[in-house]
Amino acid sequence: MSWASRIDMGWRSLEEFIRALEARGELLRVGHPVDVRLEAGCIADRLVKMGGPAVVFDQPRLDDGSISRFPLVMNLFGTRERTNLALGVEEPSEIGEMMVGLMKPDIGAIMKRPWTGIGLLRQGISMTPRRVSKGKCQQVRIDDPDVTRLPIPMTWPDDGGAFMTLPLVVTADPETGTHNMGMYRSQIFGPKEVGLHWQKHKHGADHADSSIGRMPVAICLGGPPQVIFSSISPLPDNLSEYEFAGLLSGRRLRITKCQTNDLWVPSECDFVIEGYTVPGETRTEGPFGDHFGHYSLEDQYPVMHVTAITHRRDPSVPMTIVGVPPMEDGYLGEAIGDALLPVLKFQHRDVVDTFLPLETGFHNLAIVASRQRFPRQARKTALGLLGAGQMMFLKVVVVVDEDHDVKNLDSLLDALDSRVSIPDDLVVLEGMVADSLAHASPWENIHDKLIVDATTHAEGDPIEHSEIGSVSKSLPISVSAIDGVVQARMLRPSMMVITVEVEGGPNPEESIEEVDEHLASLQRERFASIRDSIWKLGASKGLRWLFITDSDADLESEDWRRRLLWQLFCRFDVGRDLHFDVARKRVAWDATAPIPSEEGPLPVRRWPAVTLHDPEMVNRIDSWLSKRL
Ligand SMILES: Cc1cc2nc3c(=O)[nH]c(=O)nc-3n(C[C@H](O)[C@H](O)[C@H](O)COP(=O)(O)O)c2cc1C
Ligand SMILES: [Mn+2]
Repeated sequence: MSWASRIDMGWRSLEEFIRALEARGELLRVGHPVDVRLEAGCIADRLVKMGGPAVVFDQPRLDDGSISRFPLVMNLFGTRERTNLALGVEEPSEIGEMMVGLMKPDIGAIMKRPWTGIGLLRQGISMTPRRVSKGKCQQVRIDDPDVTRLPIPMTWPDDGGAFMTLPLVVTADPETGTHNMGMYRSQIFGPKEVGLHWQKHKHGADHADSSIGRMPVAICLGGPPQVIFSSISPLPDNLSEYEFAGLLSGRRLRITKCQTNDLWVPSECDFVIEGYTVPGETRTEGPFGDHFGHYSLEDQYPVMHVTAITHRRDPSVPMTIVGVPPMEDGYLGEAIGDALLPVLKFQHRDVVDTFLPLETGFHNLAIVASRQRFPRQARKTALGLLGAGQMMFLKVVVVVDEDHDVKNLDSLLDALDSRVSIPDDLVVLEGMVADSLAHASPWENIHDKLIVDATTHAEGDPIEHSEIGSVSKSLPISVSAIDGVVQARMLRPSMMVITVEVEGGPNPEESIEEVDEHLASLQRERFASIRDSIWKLGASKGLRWLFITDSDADLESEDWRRRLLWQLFCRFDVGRDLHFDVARKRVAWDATAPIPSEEGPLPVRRWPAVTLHDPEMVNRIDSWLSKRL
């Protein structure tokens, strides 16, 4: 179906979408009380891991034992199909193609057949928000606003409290008044106090940094799925979330003025929490079990003071849980990647395809297929992308040939195996921007990046690849015999992964708060000794890639690939953990959980634990779910 005929097909409210899911049998309704503390999140996690339905908790039980008046909804976007349904598309790329159509209208075609321009015109018009005086989000105003009465989950045992995990945080540029709506998790500090976790690089933080007096803030919950999607999308500069939401819905976004400040918020949202921040006022936020499957570290973030809460007559509170992938945010993220690819290709003409696997938390790995008409064009493509919006957070970019299937992990391994010579094709960029979530980075918000050039050399490239060899078949057997090695597996003829357990090493699933120089240096020594013992084996001469990780990954398990992808990219820092042999022909990639230290070649900060539920709760929920589904 074309976009023109999709116009006016977007969901008008969250309720409408929930009813549609119910009609399709994609909604589990839970009528008995469920604790917002740990239980609801655990159920949502189990559902997303099994590709199961969305869930409505009709009786969310708050910490004081009372039942919230408002239902809690989770796992709305927990499969690729549901995310597409929420967006009203068969493929998310339809969205980007429409955006490109607007950026570069096909004038020739419109001149020949002017009526074909009408769809475009309507799309253009749909981008201007429409101010309305009465928004559904203000049908009810709560007398004495108290956010602790809302069913807001605490999703992981070591979280610092309850967090709104799908909040649409609205702020305005203090100078221009331009509105921004970003999803920044919001911690419940008290009845009228909420922590705002906008990271340094985000628009909300930008507004706060440039505001002099109190800054108005509104947190919207719920609303049509397109509005939720818009708030998380890394949009091209100069396209606002409100415009994008209108474009996605095929209809101008209705916005309504807040009752206690001057912000305008989407009228169809389920809740609006109004308030303000005071410049300079911060509070400890976190810890919080986060996207990368680790807790993110506590830090100072601004406090919002709540002045009003309004809501629709029959609202729901949508929330999510993030943690070890796959999670709901993974499906949202993949949809964003696919939706914005056409725009990226429009702006970066040599990009053919990109893929950011959800297992790596998106920001840790991108596989980019590039044109390579002239020598080193693919490297230039990678550099361009690293400067494009939120792609700045990427840690590793692998560039591949233009006919490469970027979503196929086997093709990736093939390319690394057959097209990468270690001395020539690994480019390290030192001291770049890092995501605030990147716990493995040696400094907050700063890390090195790696570009791996796994392309075929362009014609005319004068540099000959150094010889690409492979290893003897007996290697895993000899490697397994080395002290500290738990498992060894060949991934490709030049590529091995091993899991290790070293004496005095940390439990990779637990957090390590304190610097321990003694243990850290022992760990470095033991790691180096395992690595060097492998490199010394005659059979390993052609072993160009040696991946090393902790033994909590089981290389024999059914889903070892997903697990490995997660571990290899989330526990690894380019600057600290890439080690070359003396001839620089082989590389070892250390993805073991490190011990905090300041005296190593590069620092290791506090190391956060892996997000894990109480196993008893998981068992209980699994057996209950097996009866319900
Ligand atoms: C479930 C979920 C939670 C998120 N939480 C945060 C967060 O706490 N802080 C943050 O800076 N970004 C967070 N993000 C990412 C931002 O929403 C995203 O980068 C968005 O594009 C930011 O918008 P902005 O460019 O207008 O700042 C989250 C995304 C999702 C899907
Ligand atoms: Mn923005």
